[in-house]
Amino acid sequence: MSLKKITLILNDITKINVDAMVNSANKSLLGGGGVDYIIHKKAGTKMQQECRRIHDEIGGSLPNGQAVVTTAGHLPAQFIIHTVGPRWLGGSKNEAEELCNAYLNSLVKANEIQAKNLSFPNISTGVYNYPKQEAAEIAIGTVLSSLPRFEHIEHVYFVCYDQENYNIYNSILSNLDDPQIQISII
Ligand code: AR6
Repeated sequence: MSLKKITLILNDITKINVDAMVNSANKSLLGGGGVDYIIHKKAGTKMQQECRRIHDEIGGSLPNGQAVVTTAGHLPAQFIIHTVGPRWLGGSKNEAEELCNAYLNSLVKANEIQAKNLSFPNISTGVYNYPKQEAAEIAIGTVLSSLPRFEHIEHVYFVCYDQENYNIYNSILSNLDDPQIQISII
């Protein structure tokens, strides 16, 4: 099995060139605030129309933890994987499982479209208020444990936009020692 890579970056996710870019969407898939806003705005009309078509097909609401794929329009990617993380409601409403599923189902979609590399924002840690430390542990834990089974995916980028998330990811990733995964911190 080939060596897999994880890279941590502090940047705007829409500036990183990848095969698949993950969007932290809402159930409607029609755009919102935060990273969802900038992805919809920069991708442009074609992607927005695809989101509208999927929205209509699924009856207007994508369940938490699921993911769908569209083209990426003007963004530096081939595909956008839209997933819905949970809103933080105190921790007893299945939030951890739903957040884990958002990462896992995004990886499943990325592998299906044969993406060699993909980028994740810190899902649910903005508007949806998920505690950042717990969210980072779920994000990294889910990717690390599942990556070996996705034959097409070689490289996962965690793209943090705020220094606090970056510091949390940095501290978790710096302490990992997995011979199957090469970790880079930029
Ligand atoms: N690049 C990378 N990360 C970003 C960027 C960017 N350009 N902009 C923000 N972030 P949020 P959520 C980070 O609020 O909490 C939307 O309205 C941000 O710092 O975008 O998952 C949707 O429509 C934070 O760490 O999304 C949903 O309704 C992370 O992205 C809802 O927000 C997620 O913050 C989803 O909430």
